[in-house]
Amino acid sequence: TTALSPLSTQLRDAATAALGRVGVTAPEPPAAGGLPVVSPLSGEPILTLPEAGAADVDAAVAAAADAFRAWRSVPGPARGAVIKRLGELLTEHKADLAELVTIEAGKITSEALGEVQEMIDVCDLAVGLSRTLGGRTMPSERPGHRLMEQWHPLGVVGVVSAFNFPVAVWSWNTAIALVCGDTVVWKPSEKTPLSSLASNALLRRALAEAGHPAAVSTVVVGGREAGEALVADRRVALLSATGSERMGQQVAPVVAARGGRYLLELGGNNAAVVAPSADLDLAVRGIVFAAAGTAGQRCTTLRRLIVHSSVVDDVVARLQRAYTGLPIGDPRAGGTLVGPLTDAAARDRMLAALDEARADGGTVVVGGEAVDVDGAPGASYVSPAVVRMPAQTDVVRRETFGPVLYVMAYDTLDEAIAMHNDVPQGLSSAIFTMDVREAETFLSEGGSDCGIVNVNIGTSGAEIGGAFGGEKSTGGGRESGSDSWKQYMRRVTNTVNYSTELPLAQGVNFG
Ligand code: UN1
Repeated sequence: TTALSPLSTQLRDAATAALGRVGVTAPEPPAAGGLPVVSPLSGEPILTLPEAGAADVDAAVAAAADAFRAWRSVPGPARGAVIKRLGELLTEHKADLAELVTIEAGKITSEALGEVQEMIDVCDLAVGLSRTLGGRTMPSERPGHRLMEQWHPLGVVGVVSAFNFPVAVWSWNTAIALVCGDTVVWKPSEKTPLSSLASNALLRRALAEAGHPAAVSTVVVGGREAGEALVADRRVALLSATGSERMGQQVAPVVAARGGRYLLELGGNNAAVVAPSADLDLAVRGIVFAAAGTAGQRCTTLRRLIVHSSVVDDVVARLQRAYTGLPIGDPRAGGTLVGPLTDAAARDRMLAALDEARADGGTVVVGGEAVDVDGAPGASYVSPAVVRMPAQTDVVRRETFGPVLYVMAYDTLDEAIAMHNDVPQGLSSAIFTMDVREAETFLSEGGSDCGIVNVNIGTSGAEIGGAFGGEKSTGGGRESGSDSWKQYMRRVTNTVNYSTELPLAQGVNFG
């Protein structure tokens, strides 16, 4: 209560008020220890919360497993009605949740509102799914037999989410898991507990209104210990985790060893190819949003630009102009386009990456500096950087989670595609071209090796109707739209004999 700066006091009061409007009382700080909630807007703790440990996770999973036994038998459309209500509550509290996202994740208001809109959109999708979760029937080779499949609820789903999409990624998993008849235990990033508590409170209100138990969805606010307990728990049938490639390498073997399923959304090192025929006005607008938006902290952020040598100087000059005018500052202020990085470590990693790029022969064309913002000396603001690179060196092949765009030149499309795919990650990609052969080649099996491949649009800002995720070290998982729901259910194959005979398959005779 001492020494809170005026900005942090204002952020604490705004967060507490937003929580209050959602119906959440900020938990009392524990007598000792606890989890400090640091806002990237001030770089200082604004509140301290009790920190859940392994015992709390154990209790949450036990309650979720118990709730599953009832929830799995609630008719799908009735489960959908709960998610429909969640969508209404999210719509009603859109501004409140967005404010919490801005305070905890540092997103500009428009992007924070967009994140809540993404939650509302996935609720709509899940409501539709709740009436259409369908299996197939196949022709049996045997007369008087029916061969079919059913999709049944899977069990407890564990969700581990990251700071940069603190609530949307939870909703992708939870809205769909719930209509599939699963129950959820959520371990959000320790950087974003308030928006998590608010989101889950709205879901619990929707559950309570329809007479369902609260334990259908639980949030556990904790750090590493809580996360590890959730990953290791045998009762968690599916563990869906978003975070770094390193985190995924630790999670996958633990879940696999206990026979669980995992769904991983890990790093991206997304690139766009700019071909000679590209509409450069459109390309530059797409590139700036994808590379500098969210201060470069989306897993879909554009990090590499592979530009034909005939237009590379022009593209870099246009980017330099656009970047010079980017308003950096308090993400709540109208007009700001670039908010703070999540913490000082993120800023230091970005500055170190730029040093490494320079040592590799790169030239920082614009940006790439720490920026002081009035009244926020503890915050970590940076100017988004464009770096001309002579080649795709090691630093370019790693994901640095900040607004750094490396630019490389190419001469043939084959060379561009080879460079594009020559990174460990495989999340999102784009080509800017007016040439249908180039576009289709990039979309084809011999083109981009990513899970998301776009034409004349940047790498970020995917809609929820498609499956979201990527290949290689990105983890292989798919969330949100298309048939991603199948991962949240178990498939059962049934053969029904309605004849009076007992023919064996494959023509086998047995006595
Ligand atoms: C993430 O950064 O973890 O496609 C998710 C996008 C958003 C989701 C990003 N719809 O950029």
